[in-house]
Amino acid sequence: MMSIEYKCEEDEQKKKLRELTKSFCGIDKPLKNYVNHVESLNELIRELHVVFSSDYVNIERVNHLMMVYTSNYKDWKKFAKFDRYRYTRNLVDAGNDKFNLMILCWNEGQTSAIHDHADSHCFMKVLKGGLTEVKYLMPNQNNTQISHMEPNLPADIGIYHHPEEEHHNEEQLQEICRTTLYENQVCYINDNLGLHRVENVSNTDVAVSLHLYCPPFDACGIYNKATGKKTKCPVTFWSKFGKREKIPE
Ligand code: 2CO
Ligand code: FE2
Repeated sequence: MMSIEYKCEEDEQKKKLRELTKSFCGIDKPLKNYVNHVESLNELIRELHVVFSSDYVNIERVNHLMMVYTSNYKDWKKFAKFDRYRYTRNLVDAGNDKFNLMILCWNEGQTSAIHDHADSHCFMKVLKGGLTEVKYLMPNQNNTQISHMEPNLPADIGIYHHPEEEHHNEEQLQEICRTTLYENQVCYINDNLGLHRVENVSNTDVAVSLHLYCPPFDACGIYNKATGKKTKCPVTFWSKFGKREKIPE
């Protein structure tokens, strides 16, 4: 049987490792012995399943795979579904419950709310067009008041709604940087690195992006820029595996 001391040490190790991977920043150079090309989206999915087959995921390897896939319209056209009013989230692969791979479609000018990633790793690769990522410092959680979306409010991560209330300790979110990514570029974020908002700033071209989240999440926080106030909101799929999801009554 495992001694209590050993168990504590192991827990401590796990905690340290978790902290390290939480602030993982994507690296730019290929790693030795790694495939340096994946032929198609299907091959990317196969390789991702290999990486996620163990209990401990190698985030550098995931980053590498996301980088070496070259966007090909034929691979992803069946997932590319647009909506007039907000960007769409289209599930491509549910990753054995260990990750979610999805394609997001952004019409001209469409944007997300400022949001977190529910303590998950988030990779985003642009497949078509350009997307601007605006990063913000995570507000001091002590000052952050959390409220929940009221049922029946037509709001989610794609349409920012915040109830008009009085807030204490309110403080404007601080912008860290803004970067525009183009076809085949990859970025990475997690809650330790901050919050972000993603926008297709073009008024002539649509954009499409491939996202990998691990672990998967079905709700995240959206934030009011002026007050830092967090609202928990569900995230939904416009389609799953190429088929439109039923719209809730
Ligand atoms: N995280 C947002 C979403 O899953 C998209 S912005 O890029 O991470 O809807
Ligand atoms: Fe995001």
